Amino acid sequence: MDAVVDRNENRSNQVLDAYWMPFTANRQFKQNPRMLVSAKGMHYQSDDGRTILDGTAGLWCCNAGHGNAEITDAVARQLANLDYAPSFQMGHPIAFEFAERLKQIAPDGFDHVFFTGSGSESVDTALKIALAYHRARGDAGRTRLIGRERGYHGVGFGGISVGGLVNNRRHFGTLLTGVDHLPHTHAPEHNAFSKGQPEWGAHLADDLERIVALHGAETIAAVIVEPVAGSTGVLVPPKGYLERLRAICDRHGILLIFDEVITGFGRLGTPFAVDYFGVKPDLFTTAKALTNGVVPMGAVFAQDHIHEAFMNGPEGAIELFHGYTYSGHPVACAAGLATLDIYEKHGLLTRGADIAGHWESTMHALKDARHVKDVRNLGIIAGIELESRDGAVGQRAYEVFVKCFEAGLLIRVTGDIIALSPPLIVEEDQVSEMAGTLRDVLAATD
Ligand code: PXG
Repeated sequence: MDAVVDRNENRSNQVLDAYWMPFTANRQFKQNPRMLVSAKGMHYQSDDGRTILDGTAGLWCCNAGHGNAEITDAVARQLANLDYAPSFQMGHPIAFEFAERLKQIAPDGFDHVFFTGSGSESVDTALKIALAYHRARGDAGRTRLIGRERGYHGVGFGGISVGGLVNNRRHFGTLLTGVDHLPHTHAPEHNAFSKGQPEWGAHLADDLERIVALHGAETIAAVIVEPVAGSTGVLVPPKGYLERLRAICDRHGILLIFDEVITGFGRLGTPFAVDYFGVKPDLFTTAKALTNGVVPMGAVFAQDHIHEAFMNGPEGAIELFHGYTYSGHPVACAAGLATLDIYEKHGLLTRGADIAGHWESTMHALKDARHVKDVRNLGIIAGIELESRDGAVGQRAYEVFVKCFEAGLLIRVTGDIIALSPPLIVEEDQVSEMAGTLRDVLAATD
């Protein structure tokens, strides 16, 4: 057997060819790789020995920060005790325990949890539950799904079909048919530098009435939106917008799905966006911070009335022909339970509310930093939009991303928008450090 490879050794020894990296410019990256080799608390370590402040909670995942011993121990114990068990016509206790715990922190009425392996799987699951719900009630004509421009719902065929990011759609053919899209809510001409929810734009939800008038409500199964759109560059819903969507859905018997893959588990200073906005969808999707990102897992939360619609047939019949090999994976459940313990012990599901004021004022103070044309925020999320270079959208922000990494700060960029979403253990001086690094890097970037 080969000697154990020290993966932290000088990166120039490492062969990078085989790994086809996701959502990455592979050839560019491999010429000058940015490698993270360990993590603790608010920081990563890079392979060249630098400490990097985590401004993104990994990818919106690690809300309790990195390297929590309680999660590591729980995962190790679970691996030693029951490493894998099938979940089709079989059970294992920890999956039931985790679902019960999640029900306890979920908004009232969301009493049922379906486990998946990722956010994309959660989205496909929620869309399929919506379609099957109408069939179970004898309303099989409701097959149409409505998403929103600039929405991101992962990369399954369902998710990219209802999603609204052109690059995620244009390379993959016709996608699902029978899908329509609401207009996005990005309106910098009205809402630039809004603190929290913008005043202007609730009426954009009324476009759902146009879609209903065009296709007939009896053909529409569900509407899916991110309560706060993340990947597209942080679009905060205008005041009253989500309420209007809910009202129109109710009027026409259409299900409403919130995609809470990034807003779930404390990101807005409440356990879920459902709590923050006080608007109840019929289903909502989660992943990422469900297990603090430690083990891949997703979960779809369903209101009682959705679940009950499936429970009427013969008792021996499988009610929903859907599920994954890794649904309710015992190791993921162990990571999730330990994560919930930490969230509860440190009040992380609501800590964002305590620090949101400092977060907002520190982020908005970047208004006069070089190239900045908008700052938007909600909870512990900020979007900082830059002027684009002529004919080269995204180039400036990419350079800022690389320079921030070199200066010891991890940020995310999409187009020319910077997104910040640090772990919810972030301290005020670390928020200031993020803004300071960003300001300096912007000043030094053409
Ligand atoms: N829904 C939403 C709202 C998401 O943000 C997914 C679904 C898909 O989750 P999975 O686990 O299948 O990746 C996501 C994922 C970014 C970024 O840079 C965001 C995501 C993924 C990768 C990058 O903002 N969100």
